[in-house]
Amino acid sequence: MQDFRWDDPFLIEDQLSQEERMIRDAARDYCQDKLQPRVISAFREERFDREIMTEMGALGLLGPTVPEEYGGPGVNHVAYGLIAREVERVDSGYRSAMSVQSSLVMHPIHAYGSEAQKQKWLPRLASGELVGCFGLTEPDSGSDPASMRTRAKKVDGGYLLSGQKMWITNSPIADIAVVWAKSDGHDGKIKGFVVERGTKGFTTPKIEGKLSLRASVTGEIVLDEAFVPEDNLLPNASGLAGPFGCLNKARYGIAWGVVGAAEFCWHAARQYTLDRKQFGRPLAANQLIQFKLANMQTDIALALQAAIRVGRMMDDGSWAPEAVSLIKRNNCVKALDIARVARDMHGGNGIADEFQVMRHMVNLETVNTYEGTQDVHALILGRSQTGIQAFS
Ligand code: TGC
Ligand code: FAD
Repeated sequence: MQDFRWDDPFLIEDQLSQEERMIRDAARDYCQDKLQPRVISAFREERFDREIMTEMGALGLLGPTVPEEYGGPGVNHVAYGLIAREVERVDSGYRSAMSVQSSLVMHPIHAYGSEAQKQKWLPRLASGELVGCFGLTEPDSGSDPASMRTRAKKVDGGYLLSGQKMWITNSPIADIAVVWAKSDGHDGKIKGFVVERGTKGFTTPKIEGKLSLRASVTGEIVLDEAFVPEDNLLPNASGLAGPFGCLNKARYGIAWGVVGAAEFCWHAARQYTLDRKQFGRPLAANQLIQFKLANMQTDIALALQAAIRVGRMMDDGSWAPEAVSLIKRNNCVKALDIARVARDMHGGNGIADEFQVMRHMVNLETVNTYEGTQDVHALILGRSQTGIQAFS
C-alpha cells in the first residue's frame, strides 16, 4: 500500500513511459512559460498570436503522430494526448489551433494524400511555417454533414469548388484549407481538396464577437467557383469516412485536452477555498465544498484513466470510433460541469478574468459542441448498443 496521491489517484504518472513523461514535461514547460503569460490579454482582445504555431512547431507539438520522414515527431497517441492536456490546461483555444493543424490538416494529408502532397505540405505544417484549417461544417449543415451543399464540379485539369463553410478554426490565417465537397461528377461522393491561399474565389472572413474561444481565430470559408487543380484532390478519401477519419483523431485529442482545463479549474477551486475564509474558517472546511472537490477529483481521475486507455488502444490498433465518442462526450460534459462549479466556488472573484476559471468555462461550452455535440455522441453510442439509428 502507498500514500494516496490526491492529485493523481490512479498513479497515471506510473503508467507513462520515460519518453512520454519527457514529452509531457517539455509541453508543460512551454505552455506555462510562453502561453500562460499571454492568454488573458489574448482572450480579452480576441487575438490569436500567429507565432504560437511556429513556436509549437519548433518543439514538435504539431502533428505529433505524423512520422519523422514527413517532418513530424512520430510519437504515439498517448504522447499526443499528453500534449493536448498541457496546452488546454492554459486555454482550449490554443489546443484548438494545435488540434486542427495536427488531426484535421496533417492527418488527412498523411492518410489520404499522394506521396507528392505529403512531401509538399507536411514538413512545412509540422514546423508551423504553414497554418491549415479544416472545412466541413456549413451554415445549414452542422451535426449532419451528409447534407452539405458545397460542390466540386469537374473541369479541365481540376475542379471548381462552390459553397460556404462556417465556424472554421484558423481559417482567417490559414495558408491551406482541407475542404470537403460533394463531387458533381460520376459518383456524387464527398471528396477532400487542399485549397491554397491566393486561389481566386477563395476567401476566409473572420467571425467576430465570440463569447467563447476568444484566443482562437475562427472564420468562414467562401468558395466562389474556386479552381483547385487535380493535384490538390486527396486521392485516397471518398465519402464521409474521409472527414470522419480525421474527427476520430481530433475527438481523441479533445478528450485529453479538456482534462487539462478541468484540472486547472479543480486545482484553482481547491486553493481558493483553502485560502478564502468566511464564517471564521477556510471555505474548504465546509462539507459542501469538500463534496464538490471530491466530485471534481473523481470525475477527473476517471476521465484521465479512460483517455489513457483509449490512447493505448489506438496505439495497439484495438480501438473503435465509438470508444472515442464515449470519452469525447464524457470528458467534455464533466469538464464543463467542473468549470461551472469552480466558477461558483470562487464567488464574485470567479467572474474576473484574472482568476481564469470563467474563461475555461465559456471555452468548454464550445468544446462540448464542436467535433460532435454531446447529443450526437450519445446517439452514436445508442446506435452501437441498439442497432437503431436515431439521428433522423
Ligand atoms: P454514417 O451513416 O454513420 O456514416 C457515413 C460513413 O462514414 C463512416 N463513418 C466513419 N468512419 C470513420 N470514423 C468514424 N467515426 C465514422 N463514422 C461514420 C461510415 O462507416 C460510413 O461509411 P460508408 O463507407 O459506409 O459510407 O453517417 P451519418 O450521416 O448517419 O452521420 C451520423 C453522425 C451524426 C454520427 C455524424 O454525421 C456526426 O458525427 N456528426 C457530427 C459532425 C461533426 O462532428 N462535425 C465536426 C466538424 S469539425 C470540427 O468541429 C472541428 S473543431 C476543431 C477545433 O477547433 O478543435
Ligand atoms: P446543430 O447541428 O444545428 O445542433 C444544434 C443542437 O441540436 C445541438 O444541441 C445538437 O446536439 C442538437 N441536435 C442536432 N441533431 C440532433 C438530433 N438528431 N437529435 C437530437 N439533437 C440533435 N467545424 C468545422 O468543420 N471545422 C472547424 O474547424 C470548426 N471549428 C469550430 C470552432 C468553433 C468556435 C465552433 C463554435 C464550431 C466549430 N466547428 C467547426 C463547427 C462545429 O463542429 C459545429 O458547430 C457542430 O458540429 C454542431 O453543429 P451546429 O452548430 O450546426 O449545431
